[in-house]
Parts: sequence; structure tokens; C-alpha cells
Amino acid sequence: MKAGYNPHEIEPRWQARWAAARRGQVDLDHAARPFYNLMEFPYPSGEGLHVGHVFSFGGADTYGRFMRRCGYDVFQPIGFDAFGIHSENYALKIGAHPHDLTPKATARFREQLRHLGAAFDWSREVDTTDPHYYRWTQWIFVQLYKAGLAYHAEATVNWCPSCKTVLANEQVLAGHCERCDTPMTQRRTTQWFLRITRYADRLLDFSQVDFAEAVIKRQQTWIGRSEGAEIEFRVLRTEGRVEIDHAASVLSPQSSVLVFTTRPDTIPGATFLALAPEHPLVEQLTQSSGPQADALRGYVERARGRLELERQQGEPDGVFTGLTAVNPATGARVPIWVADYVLASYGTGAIMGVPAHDERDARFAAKYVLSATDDRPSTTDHQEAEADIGRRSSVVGRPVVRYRLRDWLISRQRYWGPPIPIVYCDRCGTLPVPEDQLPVLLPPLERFRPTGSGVSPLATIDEFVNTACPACGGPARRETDVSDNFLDSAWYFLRYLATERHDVPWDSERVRKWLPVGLYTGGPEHATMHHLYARFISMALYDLGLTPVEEPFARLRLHGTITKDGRKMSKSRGNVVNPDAYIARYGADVTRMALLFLGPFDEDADFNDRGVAGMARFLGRVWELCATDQGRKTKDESSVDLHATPAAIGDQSSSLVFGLSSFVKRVTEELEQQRYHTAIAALMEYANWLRGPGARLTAKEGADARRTLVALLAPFAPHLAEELWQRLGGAGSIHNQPWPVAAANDTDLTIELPVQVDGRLRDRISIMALADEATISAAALAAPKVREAIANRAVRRVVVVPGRVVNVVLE
Ligand code: ANZ
Ligand code: ZN
Repeated sequence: MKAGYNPHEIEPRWQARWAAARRGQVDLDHAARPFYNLMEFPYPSGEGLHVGHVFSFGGADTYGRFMRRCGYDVFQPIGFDAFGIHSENYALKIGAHPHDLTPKATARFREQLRHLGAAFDWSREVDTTDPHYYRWTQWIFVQLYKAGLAYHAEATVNWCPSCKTVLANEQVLAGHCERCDTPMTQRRTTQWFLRITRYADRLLDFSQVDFAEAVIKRQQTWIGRSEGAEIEFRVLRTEGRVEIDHAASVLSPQSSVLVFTTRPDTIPGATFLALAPEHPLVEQLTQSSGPQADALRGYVERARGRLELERQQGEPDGVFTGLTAVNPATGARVPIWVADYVLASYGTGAIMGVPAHDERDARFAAKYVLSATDDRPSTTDHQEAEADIGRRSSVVGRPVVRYRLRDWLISRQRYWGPPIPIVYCDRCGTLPVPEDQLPVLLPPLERFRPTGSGVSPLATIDEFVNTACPACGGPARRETDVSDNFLDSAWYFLRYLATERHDVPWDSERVRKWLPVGLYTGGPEHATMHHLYARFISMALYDLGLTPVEEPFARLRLHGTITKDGRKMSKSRGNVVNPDAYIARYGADVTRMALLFLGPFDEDADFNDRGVAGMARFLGRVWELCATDQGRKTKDESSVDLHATPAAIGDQSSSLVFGLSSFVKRVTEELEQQRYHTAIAALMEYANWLRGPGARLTAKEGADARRTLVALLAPFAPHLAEELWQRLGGAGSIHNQPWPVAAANDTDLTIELPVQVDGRLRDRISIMALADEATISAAALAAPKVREAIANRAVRRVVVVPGRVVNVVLE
């Protein structure tokens, strides 16, 4: 590294000054132009900050700094998601207690994050393990319970044999535990659920938000809305055959099987029915006796042991029930099978098999049904079937809408989380803990290892479990499960807005002012977990009149994953890149920029050393250009010749302005779209041009050009830019300067501005670069698609960000 540029001297000095000046803080109550720049708060793992954090936080911070320069009051908080299985598993692994480990890990994270030089508002840190925080997590649960949105029910649920807890469907990835990657099993137990399914249709409405396409797609697939029909298939009552006897005893004369299909047009092609192994009819059949019942019992046992993924995608596995039904369209007899590719939790838990149209049905039929034809009772029963269908005039069915989404299972049989605030009393039943008794504190417990018995280790603490009933005062027992840590994170962005208050979970006035979040930067893995849960909780709280904002995030963008040698970083592979070493060697500015320069922000990128060294050379050149006499040396003043200047432009000085203007425009547009890598490429071109022989500038032009470079570089390399700005004689902090406006003194120069209505892009207007705000807002409101989007609603205000965007905010 060039001796001149010394980040180790510059960075701590500016960090200390910014901290002393409380630079990251905003006045939440009086900010004139609020912009909430949210990034997913980390769980403070024992391993410390990951290079991926530097990438995602670096990118999000760059955007926040840019918005601040565009005149917004940017709120950019940070906190710690320190409860949960991940923190607890880590503690178990290294033989420590999460209660001791968490504050240490948090302190280390805080320190590392400070070294990044991100403009966080440290005065509003949240920590989900703080009783002042989880008191309100519990309070939210109580509100949901009172509203019928939280319920206790028995269900077949996903069980991780390694984490020894149940998990929500969202936390089972391709049949494996989201936390530890162990193959999941299933259990039938009583658990707490949140009624997210009631919000399925609202969660599918993306008209008010501007989300990354990938998030919308994943949420749509996960919620899985299907329009179809439920069709009734009569089950034949056939006497006289051994295998059917056992069925006769459980079937009523009107027995029928209800199937769900999205293709009612294919009913004539249905050649068999298949029930999920957990279907109630199967359960009934297994309770009778005889060889058929034995076969069924054996099969159901086997199906239970099979992983969900295998059931869905592996070799089909089934067994004949001994029963036959009638195809209502053709009158044909169709055998009823049990097949484990049929899910109990979807549709009616029963399907009609249409081998001619459905690939899975075809595979199943190929394996069983066709070869099983001989086994089926024929002739005499067939006549009965004909007679039976003769008695009915048409197919019995009704249109239905089905969702793949299941209710959110939030019970965890673990220690490190907020206890679910419920009390069970023999006399009074299930009761929420009264609000004035919250929080239910997580009691200290040395032996916190999950037991695997299906109850939380909290059940071993008598003083915790035994309590007084809040209604009758009699002896009662506490719920001992803790809640999913995705409930902690489903509302943290509300808590940031009221951290100084312990009497309320959030402040509705501030929520109204700051939400929806202007930009949320998050990981793709959260699309069907955190992002979905946070939307659901916000909608539920809104419906209960507890918050004024229904959709929490106006704009949601994903960041890619940083890999090493093409593979996800993991300790076991030994390919984890620790950012500390790079920050120690090259400084935070270089490390942040090198990561952002790897590729598009929303795509995965492979980390390499060369990029860091290259970025260090680039910032070294910027230093040389702006901070040294040699770099500042004035070139021949008589012949200004800018290769970036269109020939048509008149005098040399205005050409320079125009040349700068095109750079400013480029960097601005790239930043606006979070294309950090191409913005950095533009900065490199600009710096190279300034250093090159083509740029023969007057002293004043040279100084302006350098100041512009530093002004554009500041969101990316906040320390270096601050230092150079000062050395170039700039006033105040560069981070308080207005963003350079991409306009020349050429009044004919028109620019294009995107117009958003409530954060959603609706139209573009062409306008003179130097037009004033009133002209710009009038033009924006007159744009056809904007008028269409406003329709009959009232406009609350029009926000013009010069040179960048117009945002129309509706009432
Ligand atoms: C007959 C049929 C013919 C079907 C055809 C599809 C294509 P989506 O679109 O995902 O909602 N199905 C219904 N319930 C099921 C369950 N519990 N487990 C497994 N599969 C189930 O899928 C709906 C289709 O998936 C339904 O329509 C049904 O098969 C199957 F050419 O009925 B179909
Ligand atoms: Zn009681």
C-alpha cells in the first residue's frame, strides 16, 4: 500500500469524531423528511462478524449515506437478535451458557460493526434478550391470543432430532432443519400456533409494496393459492369379501371420500383415489382387525418414518385399502389406495389419481394400480356400481380455494427464548399471563440442554412451573415452551422507534411518521420466514388497532451471498473468510468497497484477495490525486480537452461541468438502483480520467473536479472521503453536503425523473435539469400513469429529490 494513504490513522480518528458528534442520530419526532433505512439485525454468533455482514451492511449503509446526502433524515438503527436456537446451539457446542456468552458475542459484534464506519444510530440499539424487549414480544403474543390469532392445538409437526424441538414448516428446508441441517422427523403433539393462514390472501397482495421479484415469487409459492374443486367420491359398501369386512364395520351407508383437485375437468380420467396415511378414514381402517388392517398398519408405520422430501419426490409408496369408490363422472369403479405422496395437511388429504394427466399419478399407477387390477372385486360389484351411479344425476363438487400455507408453529422445547406467557389452571383452563405481570422472566438454569422428551428444560424448574392462577388464585402451571425467535424479529423495527420508553412497545406517532420502511435490505433465505412473518405480525397488529401501518416494508431488496471458491462459507469446510484480517490490513473503506465491487449486490459473489488489493490501489490513487501536491498539480491551463465532453457544447468551462454532470448522473442512477459495483466502476473511470493526460484543467476546475469525486465517493468510503474533503478545503463534513446534482449550466439539458406513488414506480417524466421543485411536482402529478395510480385518493405531499426521484405520498 502506498505510504500516503493510511486508513489505520484516518479511520479510528473519524470514527471517534463521528461518535462524539452523535452523527448517526436523528430526531425521530421532528425529522422533516424521514427515511427508514433498515437492515436485518444480526444474531451475534460467537464467530464474530462474517465477511457477508460487511457486504450486506456495507451496501445498505452506502445507500443510507446516499439518501442522507439527498436531503433525507435517515434513520439507520442496528441491534441484536440474540435469542434463539442458533445462539443456544453454539453455547452448547462450546460448553458455555448463552446467558454468559450472548453479552460477550454482542460486545464483540458491536465493536466490529463500529469499525465498519457505518452510520448507525447507536442510541437505539435493541437486544431481543433484554427483558424490556421480550416483555413486549410476550405482550404481542397475548394480544394475538385474545384476538383468537394464537391457539393451542394437537398436530403432526416437524421435529428436529438434533435440536430436540419442533419447528415451523418455514424452518424445514428440503426436509432438513434450518438451523443444524439434520433430517427432520415428525411428531404428533400439542403446540402453540399463530393463525397466519387467515392472512393468506392479504399476504399475497403486493400492490402496495416494491419488493425484489425473488421475494414475491417465493412468498407466492409458499402461500400457494390454488383454485380448484372438492369432489365427492361415493365409497361402495361391498359385503362378502374378507378384506372389505373390516371396512364395512367402519363405513356408514353414506360414506364418501372428498378429494381436492385443481383439474375438475379430468374427473373422467380418474382411475384411483389416494388417501394420505394420516387421513381419518385410514385411521379408522387401521383400528379394525384382519390381514388388510395389518397391512395398512404396517404401511402407515413405514410412511411415518419416511421424510417429507422422499415422500414427495422419491419412489412412490402405497397400499390398497380394500375399498372401492365410484367415479362420479363415468360410474367406473376406482380402487382407494393410501399413498404417502398425498399430504394430510393439504387440500382434503385425499386425491383422485389421473395417470393420463398427472405425472406423479402416472408413476404411482405404473407401480401399483394397473397391476393391482386383478385383485379388485369385479362383476357383481360392478353392477352395484352402475346402479349406484344411476341413482345420482351429476358430479357433486364445489369450488374451493386452497392454500399451501400452514399456521405458524411457534412453540420451541428449548431454553433460550421468551417463555410463552400462558398459565394452565385445572379450574379456569388456559389463561394468558396478565399484562401487568409481564415479562415472564426466563429463569436462570444451569442445565439448559434440550431434553428430547418433548418438553422444554424449563419444565424441570418447579418454582417456574408452579404458579398462581391469575383468575382464581389457585394452583396453576406455566407453559414451559419458549417462542420461536422469528417472533422476536417479527417486530423489532417497531421497537427501534421507542427504545427509550419502557411503558409502550412502540410509539404510534413515530410509527406513522417512519413506516413503512423506505428500504429494507435482507437475505434471500428470509423470504418465506422473517419477511413473511414480519408482514403477518404487522397486519395483525394493524387489524387490532395497535399500529397505524399495515405493510411494514415499502421497498425490500435482497443481497447476495458471498462464497469462497464457489462454495458457501462454513467452518467445517474451513473456507470462512474473516473480515477482521482484511480490515486490519487494508482498512474498512477498502474492505467494504472490495466486497461491493465483486458484482451486483443482489447476486452471489465469490470472494478473492486480488479484489481487495486492487481496491486498496484504487483508493491509494484517489489519495494521491486529492491529498498530495503532485496529484493536485495544475495542468496546462490553456487547452482544456475533456474526452467525456460532447463536441457540441460551447465553452470549455461549461463543458467540464457537463462532463462532470454525466459522471454524477451515472453514479446517482447506479446508487439509486443499488448497483454499487457499477457505481464504483464509474468512480474508477472518473478518477482515472482526472489523473490522465486528457484532463488538462485550470486550477479551479481541477479543485472542483476533485471535490466532486470525493463527494461521490463518500457513501462508499466514508472515512477516506471525510479526510480528503477536509484536506481539499471543503466546509463541514462531506456527509452533510448535498448530493451533487447532475445538471449543467446548460438550460436545455433535460433529465428523466422516475415518479413513485407511495413508493411504487408509476411513471417517468422528462424535465429540465434546473427546474424548481414546484415545476417538477406539477409535472409529476400530471403524468398519466401517476394520475391513474392516484385515482380518487387525496395527495398528502409530493417529495422531490432533485435529480433523482419524485415521490407522491397519498393520504
Ligand atoms: C387431479 C389432477 C389432474 C391434478 C391433473 C393435477 C393435475 P396445487 O396446484 O399445488 O394446489 N393434490 C391435491 N391434494 C393433494 C394432497 N393433499 N397431497 C398431494 N397432492 C394433492 O395442486 C393441486 C393438485 O395436487 C390437485 O389437482 C391434486 O391433483 C393434487 F392433471 O387432481 B390434481
Ligand atoms: Zn384458576
